[in-house]
Amino acid sequence: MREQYDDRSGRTGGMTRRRVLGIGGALGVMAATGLSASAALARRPSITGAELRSAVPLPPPFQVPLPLPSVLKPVSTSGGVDRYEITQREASAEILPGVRTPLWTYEGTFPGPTIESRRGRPVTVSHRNELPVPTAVHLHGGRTPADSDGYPTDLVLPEGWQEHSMHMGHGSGHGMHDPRAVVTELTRDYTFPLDQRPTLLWYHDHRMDFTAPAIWRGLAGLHVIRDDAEDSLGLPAGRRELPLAIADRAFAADGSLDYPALDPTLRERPGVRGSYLAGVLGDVILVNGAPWPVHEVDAARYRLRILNASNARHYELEAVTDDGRQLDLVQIGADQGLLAAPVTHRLLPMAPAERYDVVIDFSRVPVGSRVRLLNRLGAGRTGEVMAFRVARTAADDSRIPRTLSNDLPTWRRADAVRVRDFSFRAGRMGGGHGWLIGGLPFDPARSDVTVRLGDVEVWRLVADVHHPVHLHLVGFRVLSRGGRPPLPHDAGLKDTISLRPGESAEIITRFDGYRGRYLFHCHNAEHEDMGMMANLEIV
Ligand SMILES: [Cu+2]
Repeated sequence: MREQYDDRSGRTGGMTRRRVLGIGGALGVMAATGLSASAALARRPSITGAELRSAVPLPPPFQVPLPLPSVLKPVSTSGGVDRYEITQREASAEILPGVRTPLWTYEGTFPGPTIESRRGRPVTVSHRNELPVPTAVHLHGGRTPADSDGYPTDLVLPEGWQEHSMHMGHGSGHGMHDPRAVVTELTRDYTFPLDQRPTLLWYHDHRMDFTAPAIWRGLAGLHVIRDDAEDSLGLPAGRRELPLAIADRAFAADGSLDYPALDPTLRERPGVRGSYLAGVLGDVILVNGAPWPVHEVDAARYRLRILNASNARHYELEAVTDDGRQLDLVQIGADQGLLAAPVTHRLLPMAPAERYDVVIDFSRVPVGSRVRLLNRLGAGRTGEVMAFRVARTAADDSRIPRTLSNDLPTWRRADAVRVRDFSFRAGRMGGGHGWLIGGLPFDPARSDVTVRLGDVEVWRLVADVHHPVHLHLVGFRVLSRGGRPPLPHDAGLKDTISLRPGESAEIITRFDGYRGRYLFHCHNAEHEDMGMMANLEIV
């Protein structure tokens, strides 16, 4: 395995290798001197992270069939609550043909099983931790009471885990203590009321200091919420609705997932090797856990529910036919459900944790030919994602209504009782490099932001490098980006906003739902583990 920055070889134009390398240099300078972010800002790196190179032969693209994660069956449905059981355990899978890869899984698969739910019908998921380390499960995008939100210190300990050996701080091991942590042994019931707009959520590990490597090893799965209103729209459905969880990984010579963890057991010492402080990228693009897969489709409309489940990699997706035509990506939904009206894209940027609900029409694609989903931000193999092979003509009675929803919040600036400013920047943490919000690394015991239940607030966010900023509990709308109107892909209700290098944005939200301790953080998973989280207390 070699450590190497992504060589973008001019694919997006004007980007030189030297500029990409600049991020490492800028971080080094900032770490050494405490220099303000302006030096790094001037460089505007196009990639935040460093790429691992796999040490096993990689398969050709578009050969492996696209897997669809299995849908989990409830163990009981009594009292209007669906109850599920998930065992977190080690397993191995053949991700690359002919190669066995050990994983940490939900129920033995990567991604884990999908939970299908209905709006307003509560779901309880009982998680049992048979992994060698503590875990915490967060339902990303869920409007969830705080005690089921998977706060990073609300750990589920594996059997026999010694409390005293537990590391509870960043990097230097200064023994951060969280007096409010609610720790359970072996199992924990997470209850989700799901009283929220229908959308694609995902659940993943959120353990203090070790979220990034745990997700990398396989602790992620999908959760869909539906309702009658959405079902009645006539959107493509059934086998013409495909969840696509995109994630990059790299493979070591023994077939295991490569990851530059300082402590490969993920038991005590958090963090990654120095050249990966900005984020870990892999050279293999997986969709639903398969490398560059292919899926056979009818010449008809399909609904693609796309999740960027990568730790740090950003994508700019385009759908290209064999004869070089770009197909429209008609966006119908964002992180938090349906848009008011469809938005048509040719290029769809996706930061980690973002979801886009997109309809693509294969009806004019010749039978027997392919449509490739490409990543314009990638180079070489990471420039390809998956392919659809149009297998047959078929009837299609699906439609994309001009009005998709009329329940989007319409918060206005004048509704806000407060404006807050947050910077997302590199800095010093515990004697080493960290990623800071408002100049501070995460401390679970510190109070950062206290908001009143029901208040509308405007938050102004500014970033040095790429930071996908995620708020727990609430969805928000993007008010502005860089002082200008939001971009087309900012439409709808979001729970993660992609800040690009040097960029600022304003978001507006109403903090409603539940009182308690929540989080907001960067969803570059390595940044998150290196301090870039803050407490959000709703009172
Ligand atoms: Cu970040």
